[in-house]
Amino acid sequence: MPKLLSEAQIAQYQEQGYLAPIRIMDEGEAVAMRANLEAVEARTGGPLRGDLRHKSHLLFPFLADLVRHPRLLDAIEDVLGPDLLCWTSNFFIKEAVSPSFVSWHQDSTYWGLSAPEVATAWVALTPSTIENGAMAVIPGSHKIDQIAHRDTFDRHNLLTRGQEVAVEVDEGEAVPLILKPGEMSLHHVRLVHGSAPNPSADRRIGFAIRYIPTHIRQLEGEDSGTLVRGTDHFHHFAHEPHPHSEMAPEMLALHRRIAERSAQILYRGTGVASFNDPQAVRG
Ligand SMILES: O=C(O)CCC(=O)C(=O)O
Repeated sequence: MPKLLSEAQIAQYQEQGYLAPIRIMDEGEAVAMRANLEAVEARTGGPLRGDLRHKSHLLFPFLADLVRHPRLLDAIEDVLGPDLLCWTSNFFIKEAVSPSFVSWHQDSTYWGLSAPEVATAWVALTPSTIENGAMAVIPGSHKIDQIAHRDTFDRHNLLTRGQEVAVEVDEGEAVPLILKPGEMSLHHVRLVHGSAPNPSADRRIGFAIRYIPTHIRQLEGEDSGTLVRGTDHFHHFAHEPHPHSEMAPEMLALHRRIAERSAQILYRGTGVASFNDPQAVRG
């Protein structure tokens, strides 16, 4: 018996590789989260940059709560099963009138995970619309195996390496995932997706949370995750703690070590050593 999704929604995720929109909180809560983020940005001197955009749920209690949100996890459990790790999270922030974009790609390309049983919950903290560069997906493309990608390191590309699929994408097939604040989309790790720049007068903010069942392995080195539901019978990933205050020194130190290790996996073979490397910093 599914926990949140209908049988038809689960079938759509399996057949098309995505689902949207799914409301997980009311609009006011999402607006409050945006205000929380922007208060942090005001205190730290501007938009979050570099490694602070990754695994931010280890540094900020409001995001630690979001990755454990019961409704969100119910939807993830419906597609991945009951024993769940949050493997990572990434802010995708497009500033107002900015050229930042996301090239067509499959998430699985450089993540080093042992199987494509990985789902992303992309949570909208602002509206995500055609006008501000909503994410778009190619339905059914998750059924293709891993596609070759080329790295561009385009400085406006929000992806780690600016990677893009090395094949033509028929943009006529693309479906935009329109979301209101407090709604989320789900997408499969092999689904081809991307997004255009944001020419609008306001920021577009999404928080992408990546979940895996506990039996998945990291094939490219040591890795860690946050157990968010169920039991971990496998211990392939070191478990991460829950932050109890914002940017606590011990969590900042742990986050830095984890970010360095993740960068070694995601940037392997490129010479880039960290999310704070000038070649890696975007947004
Ligand atoms: O935020 C976007 O436009 C793209 C996000 C994305 O590529 C992802 O969540 O995997």
